[in-house]
Amino acid sequence: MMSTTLLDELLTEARPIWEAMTAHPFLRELATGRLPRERFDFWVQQDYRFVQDGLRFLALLIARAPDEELRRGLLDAAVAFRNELTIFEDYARQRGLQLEVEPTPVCLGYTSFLLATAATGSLGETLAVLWGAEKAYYDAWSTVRQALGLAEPYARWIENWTSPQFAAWVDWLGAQLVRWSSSAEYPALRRAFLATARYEYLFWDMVYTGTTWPI
Ligand code: MP5
Repeated sequence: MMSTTLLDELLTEARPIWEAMTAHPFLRELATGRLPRERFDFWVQQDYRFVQDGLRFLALLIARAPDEELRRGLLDAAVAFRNELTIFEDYARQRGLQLEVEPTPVCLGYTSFLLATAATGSLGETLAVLWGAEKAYYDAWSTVRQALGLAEPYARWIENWTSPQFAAWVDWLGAQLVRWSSSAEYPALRRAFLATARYEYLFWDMVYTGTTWPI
């Protein structure tokens, strides 16, 4: 049985921001059918940019993965990310929504942080960031699913991030983080994970408030 101590420690330390994130008004209003559709559309536009850069992040991580097990698992995830882009594109087509938008400061900050970690951080830090981002979406969308089930117009998104396959991928990623990090690295992992949790909160807040460049 794998040791989950590291994962528990990371989640425990990040609990205040994690709870604020999963209880964010954007998610609460989404889960109760009160979220204005323009707010959701803004999230679609910004998260599309996020997933596009997520693919570049994964490619960097695959290139430096030390063994076949890690490379193959990440490669499967890259295919899933690519298919996810289709959900955004189908939705945007139906709504006549432009997807070629400029990333907001928070979106750009978060994706720059991801890419910088994959390029210059340790393998453990990079896995901590990826596990954090995926676990955050699993937990956030699970709160929506508890309230709404698979309700339209959000069913494909809810299903995407709460399916048993997605849960298994998040668990697998956590196991890889444990496997590829040493206790000497834990302070750095905690910093990387906490920054990820903070960016996750900020991302919901940014799409909820529509915060973009001042000029
Ligand atoms: C994810 C996401 C999950 N789509 N957006 C943010 C802001 N955080 C995490 O990543 P993926 O690649 O969609 O599973």
